[in-house]
Amino acid sequence: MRAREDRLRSAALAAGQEHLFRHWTSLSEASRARLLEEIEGIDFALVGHHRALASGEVAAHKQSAFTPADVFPLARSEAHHARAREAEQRGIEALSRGHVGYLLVAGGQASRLGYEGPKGAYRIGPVSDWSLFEIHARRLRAAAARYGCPAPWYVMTSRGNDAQTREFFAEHGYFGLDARDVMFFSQSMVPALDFEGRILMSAEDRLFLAPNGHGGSLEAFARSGALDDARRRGLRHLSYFQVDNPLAPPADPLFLGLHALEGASMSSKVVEKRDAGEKVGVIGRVDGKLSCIEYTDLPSELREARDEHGKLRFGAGNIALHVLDVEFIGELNRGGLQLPWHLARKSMEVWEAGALVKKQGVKFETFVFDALEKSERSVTLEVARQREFSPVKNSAGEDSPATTRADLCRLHAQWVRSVGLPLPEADESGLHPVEVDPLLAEDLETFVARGRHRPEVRGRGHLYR
Ligand code: UD2
Repeated sequence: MRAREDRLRSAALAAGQEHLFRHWTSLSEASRARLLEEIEGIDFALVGHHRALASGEVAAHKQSAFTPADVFPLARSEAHHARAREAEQRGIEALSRGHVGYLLVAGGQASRLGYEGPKGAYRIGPVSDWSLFEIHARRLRAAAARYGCPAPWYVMTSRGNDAQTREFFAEHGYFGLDARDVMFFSQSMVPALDFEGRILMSAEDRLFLAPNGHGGSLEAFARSGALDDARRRGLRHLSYFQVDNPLAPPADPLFLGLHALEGASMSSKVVEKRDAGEKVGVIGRVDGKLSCIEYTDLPSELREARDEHGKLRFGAGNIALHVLDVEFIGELNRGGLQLPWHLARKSMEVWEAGALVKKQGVKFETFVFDALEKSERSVTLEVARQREFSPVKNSAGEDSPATTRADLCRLHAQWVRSVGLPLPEADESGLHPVEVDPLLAEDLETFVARGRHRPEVRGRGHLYR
């Protein structure tokens, strides 16, 4: 223990982090052992890099060179329709040959929602009361049934929610999926720093560690063995989605097909931004490559800029639905994954002078969309917001459970109306409480084609399943 202590003390001293040992003499043996273990896990070179990181440096070049992206639009010409038909066939082929796997990022905390526990366990179904995880799982079961092959699901967690997430899946019988097709892997954690660059603590013997951003999924996918598993299964493409969006359609033949026909390594879906202030990143072009600038880094002149038709010039809002080639992830990890680090200044509860106190500090994250710049070819597909994007981000107001439930009811009420069926009585806000199980149908065409339309009555709502 003594030699290890000396070695780690010298490393901390050399990195300007000697304060980590400040309370050493008052610590119990168990706490000393725990603290040494925590310090052993620190990548001091990376922390040094973070200390030196000047905020804004990364964004500066991008901002000046940013031009709008070419988008495969929702309003399609004849040529687009022809391409879309060809792409759909190609996508169906990839899906039915078992070339597609699914990557869900669910490592972030649900703290903005004011909810304790993994965000995916949050119950969002307006009539069914299903959790976010369950709705995603039902979509994957639907894909497996439709294309006649398994839907391997890689679920990224983080240190704070890994055990709870695994338990939640086990308790719910993997929502009817084969447990052998659900693989969990955990992203890495990085120390948060104070404004002087010192590593923060969360207890006398614990560092303040935060998940390294969803960009961490690309590194953790390779490190955890998930990449090898995907190769063993013969997967070529991964459909990437976020836990907070229950409308995300994981198995979209058009998107997969356009990506494959283009020979792309990473592709993205976008929606037209609701307004200049919407909190989504924007996909554009930098130095000939596709790229994404996060809303916090988009200067107001770009944010507000309009084209000759009065539309936002940078209106291609990133909804965090991507296709990534399995071998692209392999290549990105050759020689160590290099994605730029982004800083977030946040208020956090840290351990200082023997007590927990609120303090401003800096967290460091990488973003998955920064990998777009490393993709030689890429497709940007515009989709309809009401069908594919309604994230749960805040406890109230925009992008909250209330707006997501309302979006689900509105969409499904349209389907029910279009087959001429009666809707349940509207609630106080004018919404008809209707929900369609993704296992029954994920789009209007399938819903109509099913022809079996007897809802299960649940309270005041109707659930079609
Ligand atoms: C993200 C995008 C934004 C837009 C929006 C669409 C960033 C920085 N911004 O906004 O441009 O596309 O989504 O909904 O991504 N996650 C992890 N590990 C982490 C951090 C996040 O798994 O370390 C997951 C998290 O569980 C969630 C997703 O990534 O599913 C998005 O994270 P967020 O809610 O922090 O991102 P947000 O809302 O700022």
